[in-house]
Amino acid sequence: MTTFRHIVVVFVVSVATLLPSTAMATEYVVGDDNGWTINFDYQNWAKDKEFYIGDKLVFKYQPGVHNVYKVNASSFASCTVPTLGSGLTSGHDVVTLMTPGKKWYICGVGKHCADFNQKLVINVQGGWFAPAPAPNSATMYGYQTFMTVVVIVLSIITVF
Ligand SMILES: [Cu+2]
Repeated sequence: MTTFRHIVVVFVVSVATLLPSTAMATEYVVGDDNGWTINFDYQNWAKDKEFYIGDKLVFKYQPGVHNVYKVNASSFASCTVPTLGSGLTSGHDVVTLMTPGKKWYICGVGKHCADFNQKLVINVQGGWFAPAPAPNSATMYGYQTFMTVVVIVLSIITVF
């Protein structure tokens, strides 16, 4: 029965580690009430936020007035809109953060990026591997402590 118990333990550990990252996912409206627009300081907006895998960015704007392009660091710096690959244009564009690292977004309309600062760069933390001192980490911490105890108990059961 050892094999079966091992499977149970692996299952519990998997659920315990994956669940918080999905259950705790946060949806950020870029710019809050200002939405995605010109002459807004998105770096100031982002600087006190921690982004994790599974979180969502929502770009809100009037369709046709703005759009959203995900770009690389150099295109971000120079406000170069990609010629290939379409941008997001719905006016309510939801981007799920899937990988850790820096993400760059610019508006491709006119000189909104270059002259009006309509650009956003964020750093996505590595999900459940991050040493996450998030503002709302109290419940997360309690949950992880609880699951750690469960895993230890299950491990002991497996050994005997
Ligand atoms: Cu724009």
